[in-house]
Amino acid sequence: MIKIPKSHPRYFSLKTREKLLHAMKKGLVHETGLFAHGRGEAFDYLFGEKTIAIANEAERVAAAALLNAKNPVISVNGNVVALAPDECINLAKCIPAKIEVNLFHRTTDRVKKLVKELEKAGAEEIYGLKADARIPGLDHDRGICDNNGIFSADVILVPLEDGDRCQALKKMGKTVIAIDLNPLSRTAKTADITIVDNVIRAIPNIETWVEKLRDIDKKSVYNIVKSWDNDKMLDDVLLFVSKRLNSL
Ligand code: PTJ
Repeated sequence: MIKIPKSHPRYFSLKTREKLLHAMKKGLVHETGLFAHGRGEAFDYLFGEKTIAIANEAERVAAAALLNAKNPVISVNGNVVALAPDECINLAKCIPAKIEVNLFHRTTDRVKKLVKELEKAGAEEIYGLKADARIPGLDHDRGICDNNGIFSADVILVPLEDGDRCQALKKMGKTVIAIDLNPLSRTAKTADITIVDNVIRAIPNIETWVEKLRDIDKKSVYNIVKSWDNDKMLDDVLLFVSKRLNSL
């Protein structure tokens, strides 16, 4: 690895790339995870690499939905474990929620490595290895899941998703919260609550909101979720991007 000087204007971005590359070499991230990250980076540029107010609001609504849930699960893949392992564990502990490793390019070896990585970072129980259930209507391996994890969850947080599974989970009657920097993706359009933000910023901010909403009465928390209009939020994000581009 090359040494990146802290004074470099793209220090954080370059360090993040190095982190992913290192995780790929360890067999945690799939090769195509690097392409996915590049796409995310391009979208993040449009937002000034910051959490915009609309995303902050979506993170508040996501926190409310997770607090409201009976059996919430955070679904993680290679990229998410490489980019935000501690953040996922802390969020899961504070809700509390389960964590399940669910992969598009699934191999048992990679699931085991990711489970081990999260355990090393302090997670107590990680789902995903039992693989004793299947999401109906999904022919690829992302349909493989745990009966006590994703399969029986009522609310699922899916950072870095592909649209197919999001649709299939919704067909099962689950509430889906997606984190996706691309506001035009099928995932973004299908989820109940879409957070158009980088997982690196979004996950800890959801935790901050969980702590803020924890002591509010149940009805008010429920109403935060009930009054959310995801389509309007996506329109607002596109408007934000076009205004920002016009102003540059
Ligand atoms: O680990 P696996 O096997 O499950 O593989 C996962 C990948 C990422 C390879 C797989 O899910 C995939 O190909 O994803 P896509 O279809 O490329 O979708 C990734 C989406 O996430 C794109 O819309 C990106 O803009 C977005 N994205 C990428 N990085 C980030 C992100 N969104 C939020 N935060 C990011 N850091």
